[in-house]
Amino acid sequence: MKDETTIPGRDVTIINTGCCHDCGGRCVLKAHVKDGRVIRIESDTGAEPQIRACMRGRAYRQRLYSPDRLQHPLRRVGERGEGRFEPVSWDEALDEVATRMKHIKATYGNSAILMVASGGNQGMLHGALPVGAMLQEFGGFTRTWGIASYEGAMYASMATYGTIRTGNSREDLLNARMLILWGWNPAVTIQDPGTSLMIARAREQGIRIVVIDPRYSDTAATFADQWIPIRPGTDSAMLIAMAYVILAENLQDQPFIDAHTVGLDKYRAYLFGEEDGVHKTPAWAESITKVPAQVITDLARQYSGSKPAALIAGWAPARASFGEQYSRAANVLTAITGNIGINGGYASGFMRAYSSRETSYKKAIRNPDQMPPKRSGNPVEENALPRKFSLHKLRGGTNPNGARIHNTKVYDAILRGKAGGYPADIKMAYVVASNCLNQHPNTHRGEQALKALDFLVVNEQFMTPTARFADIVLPVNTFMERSDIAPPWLGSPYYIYLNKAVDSLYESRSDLDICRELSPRLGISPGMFKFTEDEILQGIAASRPDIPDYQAMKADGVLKIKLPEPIVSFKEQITDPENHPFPTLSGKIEIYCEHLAEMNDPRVPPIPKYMPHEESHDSPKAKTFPLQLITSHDKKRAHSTWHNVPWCHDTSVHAVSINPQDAVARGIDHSASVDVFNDRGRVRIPANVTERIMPGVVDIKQGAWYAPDENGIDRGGCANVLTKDEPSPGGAHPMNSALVQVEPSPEK
Ligand SMILES: Nc1nc2c(c(=O)[nH]1)N[C@H]1C(S)=C(S)[C@@H](COP(=O)(O)OP(=O)(O)OC[C@H]3O[C@@H](n4cnc5c(=O)[nH]c(N)nc54)[C@H](O)[C@@H]3O)O[C@H]1N2
Ligand SMILES: Nc1nc2c(c(=O)[nH]1)N[C@H]1C(S)=C(S)[C@@H](COP(=O)(O)OP(=O)(O)OC[C@H]3O[C@@H](n4cnc5c(=O)[nH]c(N)nc54)[C@H](O)[C@@H]3O)O[C@H]1N2
Ligand code: SF4
Ligand SMILES: [Mo]
Repeated sequence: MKDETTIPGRDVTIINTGCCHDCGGRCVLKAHVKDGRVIRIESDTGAEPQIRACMRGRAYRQRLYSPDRLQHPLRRVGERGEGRFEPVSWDEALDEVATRMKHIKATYGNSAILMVASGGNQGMLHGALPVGAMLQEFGGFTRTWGIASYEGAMYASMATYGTIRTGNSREDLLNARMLILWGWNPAVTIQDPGTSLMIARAREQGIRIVVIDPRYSDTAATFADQWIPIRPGTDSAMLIAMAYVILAENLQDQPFIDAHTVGLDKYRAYLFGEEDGVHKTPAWAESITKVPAQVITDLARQYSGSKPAALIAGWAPARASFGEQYSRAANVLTAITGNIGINGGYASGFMRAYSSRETSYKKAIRNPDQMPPKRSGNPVEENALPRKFSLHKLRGGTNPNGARIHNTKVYDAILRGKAGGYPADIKMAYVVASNCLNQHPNTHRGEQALKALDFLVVNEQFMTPTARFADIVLPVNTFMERSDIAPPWLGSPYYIYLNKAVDSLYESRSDLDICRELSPRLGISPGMFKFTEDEILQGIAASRPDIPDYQAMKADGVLKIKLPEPIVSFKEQITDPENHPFPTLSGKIEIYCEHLAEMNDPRVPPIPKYMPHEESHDSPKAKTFPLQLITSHDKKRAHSTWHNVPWCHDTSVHAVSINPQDAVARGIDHSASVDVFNDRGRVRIPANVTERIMPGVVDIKQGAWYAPDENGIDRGGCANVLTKDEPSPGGAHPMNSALVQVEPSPEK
């Protein structure tokens, strides 16, 4: 096979494979295999654009061959969460899972079975997919909605443009005269391989780059001409004030607004105080954001005067209470400056550029009853009510039907069930490709909930904080030990084919093979499990019109799709609006969103607004917990994955970043042990005293493994011990909206 290149005389075979955890990338890996072991990992050495791996992908041998890999199925012997297990045979483990599942189904019905699935593996086959297919065949299950990554950005994209395909190709950044990177740190978060390279080239070309972030991020440090620190959760106020300046000084692109948008008059009324008597001036925004009024005014003038300019609004400021408002305000600002549908501009929004899945924009439908029902095929959801006027009735969003539980409320739902207003009384959870205890907000509530379950199965590669709570842990292989196809993370035009490099280690199996073995025990028809892995992958490839030759992609390990020109989202809507309306109700960009107006809920206003919440910097709670916690993504991990890989783990100390002003006021020295706490929990980790974070804000990088001591103090530094489990009204997760206090710990 062409995918196996043998190096003569060295008995080494190079397998074309890839890396596909949930990390902002999806990269080419070449595994050098000798005697059935991976002895070296290279990345893309082929044609441009190369899809090169980061440190984590290159360190994968330490994850693959980690002494901590789960080797055998395990059954709990101690108390829930105590972490004591005994190894059992696959037959024993699977028999027990099947028996317990059948009992729960017979006693409580299928809705008592919750699937907690996440993106631990980003291949199109392995991970959550087979488990979902199996549970569906078993009569259905309760599932969750609300994506931690981008639910706020997606909501705003749907409201403004009626679609989530809003990005331009990365190479189009070079056509811009100015880049505004708002709460966006691709130097760390990748955001498709090659993005940092393109920003570096933009800098070389002299394109002005502004970064807006409470932290002097690696992106700010590496690329920015100007760094603007901003108080977390207040970005919408700054964006709104920029719109104020632009309209007050008549700097808007009026022909664009007239031709392509609706509702500026309503926004104007809010900006100029007709609605609430408050003029949304830069001085108004300064008091909220801590950004000097002159800086806001200057940026507004520069942005409107530097057309084409790309304002890229990252997802993190929207991973917050009322985070949707920030995304909406950014989208609207790109519209009133006419930076949409043109080379060098950028329709700020969800950011997907290329996708073979949505080749055409579909028109919005006013009446949900006219929509073809979104068939999930899950019997538990058969009679679930759609949400009237929900944005998700437009196409492209996740579907929060009445049978689903928002991801942040899973623990509350387990603990309170139907009596608490949830659609089901949950008795068991099947967790796959997720480290939910660590990654969902409010870890202590998570512990209570996992303890309350009758039965918990976890398919995992490692004994994660979540797996420790399982009754049965099933050991899963890694992407080096099976084959898969992976689409790009965001929207670059390529696919990775991950050829299996080595046999499964120990007794580990793929999620697919686990379900294949479990299905007959559950007495269900084989469904997809009657096909081999390769047959299923061929089927997946056949469903994608842009994969012309499965065998060639498999042999090469990658399919790079050549496009005639860079993608510019909404180019046709702008050049030929008659024939290409936006897929919104009005057919235009909605500064004022009709769907939102129909919801008639002040918490989801039809125009973007700044709204404080119960953990805002000026809320009553801030008197007790005066620091704002943000929880950014770490270079050395993808969430909690790679946490236990020494080559990555040892590259930096996990700590809470705090400004010297706040540290001195609390008697905290650099590297000293501190307690970060609030009414939800307490974390004890070292302090990183640094001017790279603004005063009043602290950062604990999300993903470190929860490790409570006997007093319940987390020594691992899991950010979610401190975060709240209340979603924003538009579905955004609230992980960047937590108030905390920091004090020296009693330990030295
Ligand atoms: N190395 C690495 N890369 C990853 C991941 C990872 O875990 N590790 N995870 C991947 C996944 S699944 C996702 S969804 C993405 C997430 O990508 P993002 O959501 O963009 O990543 P974050 O690090 O949370 O935030 C980006 C920047 O926003 C800043 N920020 C936080 N709050 C605010 C705010 O209120 N206002 C402003 N202006 N800025 C703010 C942070 O300081 C940070 O520098 O990353 C992907 N890439
Ligand atoms: N405080 C805070 N919390 C956050 C965030 C934040 O910014 N702040 N970000 C959120 C975001 S954007 C995301 S996407 C989530 C991510 O949350 P998760 O998806 O839960 O996080 P991961 O660490 O990626 O965990 C995935 C698990 O899948 C396992 N895994 C990998 N491959 C496979 C496989 O093939 N099969 C099986 N069965 N398991 C596999 C890994 O070992 C890992 O334990 O976290 C969210 N949590
Ligand atoms: S972790 Fe992500 S960015 Fe790094 S090599 Fe793997 S796929 Fe690429
Ligand atoms: Mo994410």
